[in-house]
Amino acid sequence: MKVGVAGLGVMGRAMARNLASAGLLAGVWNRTRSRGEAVAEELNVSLADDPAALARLCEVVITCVSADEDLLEVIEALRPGLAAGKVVVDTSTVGVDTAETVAERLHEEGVAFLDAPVTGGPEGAEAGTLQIMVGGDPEVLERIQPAMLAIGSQATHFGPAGYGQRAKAVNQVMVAGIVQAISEALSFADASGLDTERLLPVLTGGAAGSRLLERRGSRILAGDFEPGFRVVLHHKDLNLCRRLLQSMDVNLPMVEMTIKHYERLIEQGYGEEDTSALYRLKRQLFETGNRKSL
Ligand code: NA7
Repeated sequence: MKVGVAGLGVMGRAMARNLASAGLLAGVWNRTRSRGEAVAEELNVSLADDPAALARLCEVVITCVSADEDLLEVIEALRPGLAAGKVVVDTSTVGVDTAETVAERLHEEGVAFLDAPVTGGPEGAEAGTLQIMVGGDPEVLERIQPAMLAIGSQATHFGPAGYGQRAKAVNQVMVAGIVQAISEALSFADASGLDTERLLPVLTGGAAGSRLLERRGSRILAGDFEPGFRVVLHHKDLNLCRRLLQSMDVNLPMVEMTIKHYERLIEQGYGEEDTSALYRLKRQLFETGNRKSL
């Protein structure tokens, strides 16, 4: 199976590396050519001149770009090189409606589309241990399993087009709660004068334990918010969740609050930091107080 990757950012680059290790990567493409050149040279695969050339070369094209408009642009650029029987797998996090639109457009040409957003962050992408949430034809998923298992531990099918993105939206709501809880509790611990180095293993080993706390706890307390998973990306994802929730006539309080907090961080110039930079806002509360507003 010949697989190509279009979009070699933090996540796409790591996926390309794992596909190359599995002997499945035939080529890559990236909008900023210098990035593409570096990856093609490192992995010894061809760098396509444009998305259509990548689509001509491969049976399966994995896209990994930033947001909805970007995906729609890349899909249009892939189309001249796609043909019946080929498969496009999008691992970006985009709206359910966008995934449905892309699936419909490609279906008209006999091209299968799977929406396959991932969770596990850059660490999971590098280790090839992502969880992949899939919408689309389960038989197509079955056919391309080797590619999925090169980039992740498991690809779980949830339903027709858009259902991968629905599952991802649920994941992103839960992640918001975890980041909120950790940043709030650790700022409280620090302001209380506790020995946080003693406290961290206790929290990690007990009911409050989580992967994020394990990976990031000491770094958060040391004021190290290097990404990781960037504030701007989670902000984008929570806006997608909000859109989906509004179609159900619901506002979820934690989603609304986290969007507001991320907007404050972005205004203060911290949008490119890890989401755990929420700690900055929580710590500020202990300096300035906020009895009146959240
Ligand atoms: P990055 O590291 O910001 O990478 C984004 C990639 O998407 C990068 O290769 C970009 O190319 C590419 N991109 C963005 N917009 C476009 C358009 N319009 N056309 C073509 N290529 C584009 O993000 P991550 O890898 O962390 O995340 C990717 C997705 O996975 C995102 O949806 C996350 O929420 C989950 P560039 O190099 O800038 O030219």
